[in-house]
Amino acid sequence: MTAPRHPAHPDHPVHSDHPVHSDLLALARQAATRAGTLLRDGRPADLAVAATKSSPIDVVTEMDIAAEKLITDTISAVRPDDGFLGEEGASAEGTSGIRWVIDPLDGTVNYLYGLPTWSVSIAAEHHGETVVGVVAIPMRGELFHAVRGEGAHATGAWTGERRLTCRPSPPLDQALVSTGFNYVAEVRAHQAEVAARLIPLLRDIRRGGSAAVDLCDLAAGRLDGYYERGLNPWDVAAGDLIAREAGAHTGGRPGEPPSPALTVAATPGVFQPLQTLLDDFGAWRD
Ligand code: 2AM
Ligand code: CA
Repeated sequence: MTAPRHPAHPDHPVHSDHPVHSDLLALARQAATRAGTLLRDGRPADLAVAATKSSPIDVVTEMDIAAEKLITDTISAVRPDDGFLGEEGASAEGTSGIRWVIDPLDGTVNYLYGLPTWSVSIAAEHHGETVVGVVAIPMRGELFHAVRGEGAHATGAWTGERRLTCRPSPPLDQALVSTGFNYVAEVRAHQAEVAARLIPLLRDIRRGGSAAVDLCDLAAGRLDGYYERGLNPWDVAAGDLIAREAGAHTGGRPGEPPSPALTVAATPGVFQPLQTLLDDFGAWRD
């Protein structure tokens, strides 16, 4: 018999510093589902499509903030000693060794316009290492989740629960690669130059609008790769674990982990050539 990962024994009780990952996963799924329902059902019908998110002022909707509060309240009610890092300002050190990294609404512009590609992203870090990731995509009826070392799964309205594996790697010139562009026009212009150099070397590119959804689509075998500059920890924390647990490789500039400078994720055979091209083309700078 294999020893359980976190044995519960009277002499060695499960301490809050070593929480059972399945408990964290269940809590993350509950919080993401609640927030997703709030965002889906509470989206005002007259949400101004003209209110695009533009630098320097982000359009921070009340829904965004309400969703983050719902998530942190749901988690705190069960685990009051955990820390938080959230896009809408949640920030707490915590004392348990667990920190939740939260993007309550990833794909804000899609949400404003009524496009379906937006998500709720929640990751749990244990002493800085992501151990659980959940991404809910309410308008697709999909919930993606992963536990470190235990694989990635998706639950779909039509498909039921299935284990995820990324696609077999094609040659780079057959790779479908998603990316994103910055809210700042000058930054976007440079990103467009990088993309223009890349497009003839790939099958094609996609621009979905939610980093978390892109990483889940890579995990699900719907993309061969994804890259973007300018992401924050909450955009990628959950999706990065989901992609890696589905067999994808993730990183930043060569030899570096994903960072705001550059996030690259791809099937194993696509990753290195894509990362090298992106580094050569200056995808890591503005
Ligand atoms: P958001 O919708 O929560 O803002 C779009 O390309 C992806 O990048 C989205 O996941 C978006 O998250 C994220 N993103 C975060 N900060 C960004 C920025 N300054 N410019 C562009 N995209 C950003
Ligand atoms: Ca985001």
